[in-house]
Amino acid sequence: MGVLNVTPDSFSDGGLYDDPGAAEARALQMEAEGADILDVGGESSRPGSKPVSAQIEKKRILPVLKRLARRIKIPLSVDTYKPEVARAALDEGAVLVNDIFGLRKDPALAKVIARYRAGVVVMHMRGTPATMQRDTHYRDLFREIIAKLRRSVREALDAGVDASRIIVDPGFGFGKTAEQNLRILARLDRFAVLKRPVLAGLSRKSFIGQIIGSPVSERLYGSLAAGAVAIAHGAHILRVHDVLAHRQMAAVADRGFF
Ligand code: HH2
Repeated sequence: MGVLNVTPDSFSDGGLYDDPGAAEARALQMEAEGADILDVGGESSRPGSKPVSAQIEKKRILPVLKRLARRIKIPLSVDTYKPEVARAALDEGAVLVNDIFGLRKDPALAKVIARYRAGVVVMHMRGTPATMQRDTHYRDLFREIIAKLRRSVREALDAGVDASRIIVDPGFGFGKTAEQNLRILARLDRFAVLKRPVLAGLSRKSFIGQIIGSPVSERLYGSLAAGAVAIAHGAHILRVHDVLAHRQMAAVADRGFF
């Protein structure tokens, strides 16, 4: 899954693709590099970030989705938790909704997804992006994340989302310390109990930067290593900024581990 952030403030690529033409070119590049899905987002969720209105989010992503629907063959995903934004994106041809709140934010979202027969990524996060790093104490890290994801899956099923279209994501970096992120990575196989495909968003995240002492622009090799470990522990989808490098890594990792 290639990341396309149409925002001025995303943590690694903010401001690079907020012009629709630049976003389209980037999307075509990621498709050519071998992305299987493109995830288009109009609101940053980096730690401490502030939400934007549905109106602003739509204004950012809809012109891009309109262009991409005509030119891109791979499925389009929309990174949003707002029902109004999801509906508009699905109307423009998106087929997947990537929800960092795991359907906890607004009960209307699951219904929208079901109505459009779309897929959903339910991610685990503690609190909101503005507050999530304030409380990172878990009594039992895996038990808590798995229980919350199970609830998110149930929410989707109850709203009528097709069981085969639900993907789970432990939410690396969302209300977790660097050490907790590494523990989750090392035991990503535990999320198999949810019996859904597992998505891992590791690309350029700060816990990788902490290990190698690198700013966000220099985390590719660390991201690749984390991605390979995730594949070894059963990840089905990697959400990444650097598609070609991850595609090549995954081609080899898949052969080495299965
Ligand atoms: N991470 C980010 C955003 N959305 N969605 C899922 N399912 N999993 C993730 O790990 C995830 C996500 C943060 O990365 P990015 O989109 O690059 O930055 P920003 O939120 O600042 O736009």
